[in-house]
Amino acid sequence: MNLLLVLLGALASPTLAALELVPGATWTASNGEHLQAHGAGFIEENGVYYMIGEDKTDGTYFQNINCYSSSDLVQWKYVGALLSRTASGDLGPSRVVERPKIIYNDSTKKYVLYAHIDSSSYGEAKVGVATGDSVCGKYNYLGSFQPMGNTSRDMTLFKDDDGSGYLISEDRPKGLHIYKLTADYHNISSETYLFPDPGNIEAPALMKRDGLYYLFGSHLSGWSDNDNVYSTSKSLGSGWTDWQTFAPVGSNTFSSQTNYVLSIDENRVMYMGDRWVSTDLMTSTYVWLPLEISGATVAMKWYDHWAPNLGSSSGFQTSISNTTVQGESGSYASGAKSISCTGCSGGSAAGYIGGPSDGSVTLSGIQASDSTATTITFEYRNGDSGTRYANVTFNDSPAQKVAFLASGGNVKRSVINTQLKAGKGNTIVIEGYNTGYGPDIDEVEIPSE
Ligand SMILES: *[C@@H]1O[C@H](CO)[C@@H](O)[C@H](O)[C@H]1NC(C)=O
Ligand SMILES: *[C@@H]1O[C@H](CO)[C@@H](O)[C@H](O)[C@H]1NC(C)=O
Ligand SMILES: *[C@@H]1O[C@H](CO)[C@@H](O)[C@H](O)[C@H]1NC(C)=O
Ligand SMILES: *[C@@H]1O[C@H](CO)[C@@H](O)[C@H](O)[C@H]1NC(C)=O
Ligand SMILES: CC(=O)N[C@H]1CO[C@H](CO)[C@@H](O)[C@@H]1O
Repeated sequence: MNLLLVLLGALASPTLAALELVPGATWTASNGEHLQAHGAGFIEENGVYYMIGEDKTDGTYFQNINCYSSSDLVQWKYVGALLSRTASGDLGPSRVVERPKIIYNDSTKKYVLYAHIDSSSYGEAKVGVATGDSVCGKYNYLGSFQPMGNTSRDMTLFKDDDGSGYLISEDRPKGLHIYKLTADYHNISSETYLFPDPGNIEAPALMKRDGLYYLFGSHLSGWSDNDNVYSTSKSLGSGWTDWQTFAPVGSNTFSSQTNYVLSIDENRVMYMGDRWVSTDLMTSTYVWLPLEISGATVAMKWYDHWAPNLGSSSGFQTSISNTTVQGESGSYASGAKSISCTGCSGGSAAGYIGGPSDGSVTLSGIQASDSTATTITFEYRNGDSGTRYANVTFNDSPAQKVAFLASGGNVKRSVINTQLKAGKGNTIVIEGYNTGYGPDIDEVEIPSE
């Protein structure tokens, strides 16, 4: 009876779609900063997803491998660093540590992390291994090696249904290897398959569904994006199909590079890519999109915004309308005012937010469909070379620090999640964070049913 009611409640609830992913936007995590988990791996445990990736706050070289958690794949809580820079060695200054991935060994009860370990010139080409007792706790770094003596750059891990672990690793000019790991996952036991060069593939991501393996990856074009590809097989060791594209050709995988493919349930598979900004890696964003899988065929379409909708049985929600409120339609205080803004809707935006006088704009009478956690999208402009912040208050909730990555002369998007109330009575106050200037606010978008 109780279970039935809970299920009916979940099915009847139209509210879950209010939590959306907006690919390519600034994604502010619980610490008020743009999510720093580039080249990430994911692991799920008791309904909680952990995102483990590179902290690029200070640029290219290794700072931290960060861990974030979420139960809905939209709201990400910063938990901490699994590994941090040391005085010397593999994790020392000016080192490359990329694409961390984790699998869990049920027998040793250890989380095993692999990452690409390299010198600043990418001349070492190794994998490093670390283990942890809890998924998002501190990890113990064991060391690095070249798998079977081969160079290894982009890589990923895969755990098969029988518990066997695999390392998929890019080795130019030989090709892309699939290596089987030893039972404790600490070393390589044998080579399972080699996709030979030419046409080598990097940024690998491997997934299995209904007995079929799907391997994704990109071509080699440095930080620039290209049309990523996939191959399928019933066996890891043979029978792989020719590589083929899954996103529209020429879209360069919607300007992203594969980092992970998450098979969530019967109805849901998600592509997770990095949209690298090579000149300022911390501003790289995340392009996550639904994958449409039909047998051995995979396709991916673009959505400006969409909802993973994890609590519902109906799968991803890709068609969501939104209500738009113009920044300049708000009421100004303390020096904030309308400014003309090329590329903004209506040619103007709310400007002079924050700064020494702490200018602010208040948007009121905002309509929301439901009293649930809701993703708010800001269309903004930030002409600085660094991130700007705003201190944003929704109704009576505590103010939230929201990040707005540099946007050059363009209008870009930044999202934040909050609790609204059903009806027209919502108020948003946007002010500066400390004494810094906030972004120019073109418009605010709220999902509507
Ligand atoms: C974990 O490690 C143990 C001990 O080395 C091994 O026997 C086992 O096969 C490994 N894999 C899993 C999935 O437990
Ligand atoms: C990994 O395996 C290789 C080849 O068997 C061996 O030489 C090496 O010592 C092993 N490394 C560790 C850390 O066990
Ligand atoms: C809101 O709706 C408009 C009009 O359909 C659309 O162009 C825009 O992309 C939507 N907002 C987001 C965040 O997707
Ligand atoms: C953020 O806004 C709240 C509410 O106006 C204010 O109390 C707080 O001091 C502000 N914080 C910062 C860092 O500006
Ligand atoms: C040094 C070296 O070449 N190591 C291995 C690289 O991978 C191939 C298989 O693809 C092995 O045969 C080599 O021993």
